[in-house]
Amino acid sequence: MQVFIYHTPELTPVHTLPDCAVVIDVLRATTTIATALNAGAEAVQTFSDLKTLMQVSDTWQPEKRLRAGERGGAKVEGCDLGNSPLDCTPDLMKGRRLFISTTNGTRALQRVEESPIVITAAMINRQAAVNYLLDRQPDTVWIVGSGWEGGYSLEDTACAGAIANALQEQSGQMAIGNDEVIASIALYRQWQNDLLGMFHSCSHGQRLLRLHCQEDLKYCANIDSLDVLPIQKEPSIL
Ligand code: 3SL
Repeated sequence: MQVFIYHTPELTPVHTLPDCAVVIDVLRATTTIATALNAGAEAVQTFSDLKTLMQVSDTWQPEKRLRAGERGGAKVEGCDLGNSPLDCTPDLMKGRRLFISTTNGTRALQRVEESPIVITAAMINRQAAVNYLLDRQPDTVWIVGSGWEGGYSLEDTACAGAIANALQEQSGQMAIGNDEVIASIALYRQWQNDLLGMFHSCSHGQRLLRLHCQEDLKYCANIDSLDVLPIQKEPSIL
């Protein structure tokens, strides 16, 4: 298994695809997706733009759907939810489809959605992603961070490093595809005992703190707390 890490969708190669793409948006889209599925959502359908989300979800029975929209960290008017994983309770999610559009995470997913296998990962389901990769042994794996509006995000790269670090330690056979893998592992090792501290230091964590999302940060830092793996069933649907 050869692993490549790309910090943002924009840095991801365009004329080729891997056997398996792992999309990461720790704060908070892929944490929310994992939480919604773990809470019993029938599926999560992702959109890069809100207009399409509204059009597609309009064709769904209102009692069987939830619309989640986030821009700049805040809930989009007209949606049922923003992008807080803490809103994804079993009561709300059970049997419903979550239609979601976020600033960066759903865009990153779209970038690699044609890959034969697409999974999403965050700190909370890191080990579930690692177990899947160790079991399936895809030849090439791209771990793609969502970043923030084209820029690098510390927490996504650290999560990519957390996955690569575990693959290296638990398989011994991971081939390093690019220098980003070495850098991401070093970054994860620097912060592994203080993920919450990292979220408090990084720019998007600070943005979320200004929006009073302290509890979200704590939840997102809870590494390996969920044994759930979102796997794309068809483009944009997990
Ligand atoms: O950028 C994204 O996709 C979101 O996850 C950002 S936020 O954490 O909901 O603010």
